[in-house]
This record gives sequence, C-alpha cells and structure tokens, in this order.
Amino acid sequence: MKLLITGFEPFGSEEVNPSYEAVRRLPDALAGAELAKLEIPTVFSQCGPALEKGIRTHQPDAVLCVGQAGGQAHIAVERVGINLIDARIPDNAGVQPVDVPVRPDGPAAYFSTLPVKAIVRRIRDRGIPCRLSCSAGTYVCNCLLYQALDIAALRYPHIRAGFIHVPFSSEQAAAKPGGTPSLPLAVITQALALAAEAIAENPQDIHESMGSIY
Ligand code: PCA
Repeated sequence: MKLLITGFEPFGSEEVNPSYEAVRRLPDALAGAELAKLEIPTVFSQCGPALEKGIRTHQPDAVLCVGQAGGQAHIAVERVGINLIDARIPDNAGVQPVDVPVRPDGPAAYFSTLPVKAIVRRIRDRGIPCRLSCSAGTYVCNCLLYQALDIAALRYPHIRAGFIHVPFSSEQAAAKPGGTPSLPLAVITQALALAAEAIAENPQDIHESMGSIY
C-alpha cells in the first residue's frame, strides 16, 4: 500500500509546523506501507492543487494530511470535512476569506474515508493521547481535508483520504507561556507512524463507541 502523507508549512506567528516536521522524520516504509511525503502551502487557494499534484505524481492508495492544532494536548483524528471557510487569521498569501464555501455547489460535508477509529485505538494503545474529532475547524486544514475528499470522490474513487491534527511540539512550546499544551516531536512522529500502520492494516474501520456529547 502506498500512502501519501502531507504536512503544512508554518503559518501565523510560528516558525515551524510540527505537522511537516513529524512527516519528514517518518521512514520511507513501515509495516505494510510505502510513504510519500509532501509539504503543503498554508494557503487556501494553493493547498488543494498542491495535494492533487502530489496524488498525480505518487498515485497513492491512501492520503493522510496532517496539520497543527495549537492549544490542544492530544492527537485529533478528524472525522468530517465541511464545505466552509471562516478564517480567523490571514493565510500565508495574506488572504482571509470569511463565510465562503470551499467549493461552491459542493456537498455540505464529507466523512473521512480512513479507518478513523482504528487509528485512534492504535495510537491510544501505545499511551499517546488521541481522540476522534468531529470538526477540523474552518481554516486551511479543514479546507484541505474537504478538498482531499472531494478530489477522491470526483476523480480518484479508489483513494481513501483523511486528516489528523497534532498539537504544538514540546520543542516549539518551550518558547511559549508555561502550561501551553504540547507533545514531543518524537511522540507526534510515532503517532503518525502508528496511524500509517492502522491505515495499511484496516481496509474497513473498527466499530466501538468513541462518540462525544459536546
Ligand atoms: N494548521 C492550520 C492550517 C495549517 C496547519 O498546520 C489549521 O488547523 O487549519
């Protein structure tokens, strides 16, 4: 199985993005999966085309996009991408769209087609905090998740796709106020490797309760 795994370039006031820092530290192959890695611009108009170019180049069986969710203390496996952009800050091209669709006339939302619960279970079983999430927000990460699923639905129906948000790395948080949630970069990298293995091993998702009431 070939997995295209992507991380984002730094954005906002950050000098690194732990998503790509972890992605680029992954091996080129691990249990059952060959990995192709790609850095994606944190730009609304460029992220989808950059991903589709990577799909054309690498012809993967599955796509896992990864982004930074500063302020969270856990790995978040995203379940849904929505057709909405509402940017809190400008993207790296200086553009800040508010209340516009990712694709006009596109469906309201897509569910991740990765085995999201199998990924959560595998990461948690190794003692790394991880949760299933029902919202990837309304910034560039959700925009990329939506487009990954849209591209797959329209042009690459055999490709499974989805998204994981990771916290600040501890190395990055060291320069921030005390108490800023983070995980060491090595742990984030290990979590992504476990996610890749879960994707390779689970053509179908597992079924166990992971819902939330908020
Ligand atoms: N995180 C942002 C965009 C790029 C990234 O790494 C987000 O959560 O939307």
